[in-house]
This record gives sequence, structure tokens and C-alpha cells, in this order.
Amino acid sequence: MFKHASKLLLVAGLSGAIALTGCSNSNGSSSASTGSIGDQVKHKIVGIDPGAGLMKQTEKALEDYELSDWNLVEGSSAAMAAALDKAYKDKEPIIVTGWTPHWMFAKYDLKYLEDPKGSYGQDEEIHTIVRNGFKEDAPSAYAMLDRFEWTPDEMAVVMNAVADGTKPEEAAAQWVKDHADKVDAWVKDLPQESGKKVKLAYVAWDSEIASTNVVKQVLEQRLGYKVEMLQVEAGPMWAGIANGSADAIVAAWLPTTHQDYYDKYQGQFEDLGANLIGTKLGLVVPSYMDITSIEDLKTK
Ligand code: PBE
Repeated sequence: MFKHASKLLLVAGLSGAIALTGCSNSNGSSSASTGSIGDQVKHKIVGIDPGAGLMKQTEKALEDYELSDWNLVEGSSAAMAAALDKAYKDKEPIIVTGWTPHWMFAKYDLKYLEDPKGSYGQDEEIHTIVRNGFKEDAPSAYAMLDRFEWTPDEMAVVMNAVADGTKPEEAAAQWVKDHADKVDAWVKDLPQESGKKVKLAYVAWDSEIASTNVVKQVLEQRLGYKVEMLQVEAGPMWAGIANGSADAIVAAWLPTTHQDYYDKYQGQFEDLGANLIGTKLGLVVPSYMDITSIEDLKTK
């Protein structure tokens, strides 16, 4: 799944050497381009998995900005990253659905398109959500999950290592080792379990691969749980928490991105609050593209 990742390092190394060829001429269009931004990218926006909130927000953006002739292409996080990698190497125009924290901002020179109509909402938080009854069934795992919080920079360490080819469980184990003080506080005075099972559901979004693996390492190494990671789509992830087939997720983007799931299953889960603050979502393009706002997609 992360086969493309090793190539990304090379690209990052070259990015500084790439000269700007897409300079503007008098009528504002790119000299390296043929026609409008829409024509250059065939009116396509490279999306991710259809269950992602980011996809619904992008559909909304297409409506808000009256971009009815544009198409949002479904795929996956990995396919989006591969398409971006290829376009970036060839210095071709591309528009992708993107979010922060994500390693792609460390590897490439990228920018979010401005969103004056606010289709992507305000900055939000990633929450930890557990199934009803989990507190009684696994009190120390519940307490650890309740305490779990970290920063975008801390998450980036794990995420960037995975993007560079380290196995997610190894990158997470290394992070746990290197941040013993922080991890100590998450597990302080909590009792050990011997092999009790916990099921963590997640979607293969790069940010959630990092966070879910870190929580698994802490629950296993520090509290003696046996953790199963269930990789699913966004809809089944929320349904799994609501119906009790999964115990916890650390992947709930709120209040906007997962609002429909949150509302649909209200009362069937417990929200333990933010584990990370300072996220962002939107349309992302390479900095070499002569475009600054979503509005430009209509006029440029
Ligand atoms: N994401 C990453 C997810 C949440 C985490 C922004 C791609 C989504 O859109 O649902």
C-alpha cells in the first residue's frame, strides 16, 4: 500500500532544484499551460475513499462555487498520494483533496486553495470515541484512551517515518520509546491486564494509521492488552462503534468532517474528546500552479 513512499524521498530532494516554468503572462494564464486550469486538469479533482468526510465537503464545495462541470474522482489516500507524486515529478498541474496533518506537506511544496465560502468549515479536532459499555469492560484501556492526546508535530514523526517506508507498528513503537514521559502520563497508576482484547477500528488515512498504531503499542506494551486493528471504511468504522463490534476509534474528525456519522449514531457511543487539535482540510495543489483560490477554478 505504501509502495510509492520510498520514491517520495527522491522527489523531496529534487523539489528545491525545480525552476518555475509556469510563470504568468499578461492575461494571467500559465505560459506552460494550454487553456484554463480546468482544461489543464481535465476538470478533475483527485479524491480519496468515498466514505471520507473530505469527499462530502468537496462535493459541497463544487456546489458552493458552482463548479458543476468539475468531477471529483473517488479513490484512496494511497492512490491520491501516488497521483500527486507523479504529477509533481513531471511538474504537471493537479488538484487533490488534502488534509493536515499529512506527510505530503513535508515532502512537497504545496498550498491549500483559499476557501472564501467556507465549504470546508473551520479548523477542527480529532476525537477519541468508544462504544457504550467499554468503560465497564476495559477500565484501564478506557482511561488511557481518555488521556491520549498529542500534537500535529508529534503525529508527524510517526507519519513521516511510515511515508519513508518504516512499518507502521515499528514507527509507532519507536515513537512510544522516544516519548516515554508523555506515554507514562497516559498510563500512570492504571492496572495491567493480561491479554484482554481491545478492537480499534480505523480507516487507512495516513494520519489515522499513525495514531491507531501508537495507541495499540501503548495498550499492549504498557497495559498488557491484546489489540486488534480493524481496517475499514469510514461508514463501517462508525457503525462498528455504534453496534459494539469495535471498541474504540481515535479517528473522529469533528465537528464538521464526520458530523453526519456523529449525528446518525448519537447516543450509541461515548465521545472522549479531542486527541489532537489543529487540523485542516481542503483542495491542495503544488505551489508551482498559478492559482490561489477555489474561486479561480471557475474563472481562470
Ligand atoms: N480525512 C483524514 C478523513 C478524516 C481523517 C480528512 C481524510 C475524512 O475526510 O473523513
